[in-house]
Amino acid sequence: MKDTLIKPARLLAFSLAIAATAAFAQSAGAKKPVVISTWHLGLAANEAAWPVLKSGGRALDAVETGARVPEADPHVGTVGLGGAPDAEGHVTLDACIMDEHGNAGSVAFLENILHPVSVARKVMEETPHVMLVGIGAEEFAYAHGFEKTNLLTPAARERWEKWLKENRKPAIPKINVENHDTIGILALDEAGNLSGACTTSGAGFKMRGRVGDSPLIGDGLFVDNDVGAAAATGWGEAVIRNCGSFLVVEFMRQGHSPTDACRLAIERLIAHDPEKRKYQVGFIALNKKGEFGGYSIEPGFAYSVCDADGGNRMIKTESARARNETH
Ligand code: SD4
Repeated sequence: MKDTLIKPARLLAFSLAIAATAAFAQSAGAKKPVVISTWHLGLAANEAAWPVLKSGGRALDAVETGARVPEADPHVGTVGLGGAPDAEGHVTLDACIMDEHGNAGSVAFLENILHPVSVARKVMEETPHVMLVGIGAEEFAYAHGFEKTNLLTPAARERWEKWLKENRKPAIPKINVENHDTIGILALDEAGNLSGACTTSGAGFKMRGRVGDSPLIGDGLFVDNDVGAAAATGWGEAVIRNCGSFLVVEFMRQGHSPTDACRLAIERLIAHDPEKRKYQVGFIALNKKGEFGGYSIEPGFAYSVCDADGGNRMIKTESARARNETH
């Protein structure tokens, strides 16, 4: 794997503990279970997901458990509670989930609900549909016991008010600044099954009603239990135009490694960009063998991975910009 390893000191003890437990539980070179998540916040998500996997639990439960961590963390600026509002000051959430059978559930433009990923799972498991949006999704959530929650924290309100004063229009987020926190999380469990989830408040100060790639099956997330799983982060419009996560999985189906599949999808995005604007997109991927990887347009993307061999750590990806493959 060409990606660079970063191991934050604060997680060292946890990593060693995992590695030690894993060495006991797994035979050498075993590649499952494994969980991989976007960005630095994936570390905390992985930490929550790992015990589910380690105890023989289902990848689906692991990814939901992991995704709920940043959703509930008010300090994470673009997921769930504390997420950036839209241009009119409303926090609107997008999330989806997909299991090993190809079942999928999704919510978009959802307000006032702390755990959209869990609502997405309910849509998947308790309706004949894949996607609910807006007030319909919110009412569905209340009907299934979710409580009304004010998601606009004072800090997020302050950021929005500052943005309003500067009189900005909805725009492509600054690279690796305002779009740092969408979480895509993929897991392979001991039984060899894959699942994934993705959850976000989307691009900060977006137009009201705007939905990004994150809740769209095949864009922000795709799982094919025969092949692998992929998730996206960054400027959703670019991902949507290219069916990004589906594309990554299709490249893995053709025999490419997860890292190469992500790179090929990023190269496709760049080649097909009608406006040649500058934005960040990163993909992560995990295949059926437990191999994983990531790649981004711009430098600065990283993902978090937790497995038996290496514990929980962050890995910095290569980028097209660094390889001079951008426009
Ligand atoms: C979106 N893809 O709404 C999301 C934003 C994101 O890291 O991923 N930020 O376009």
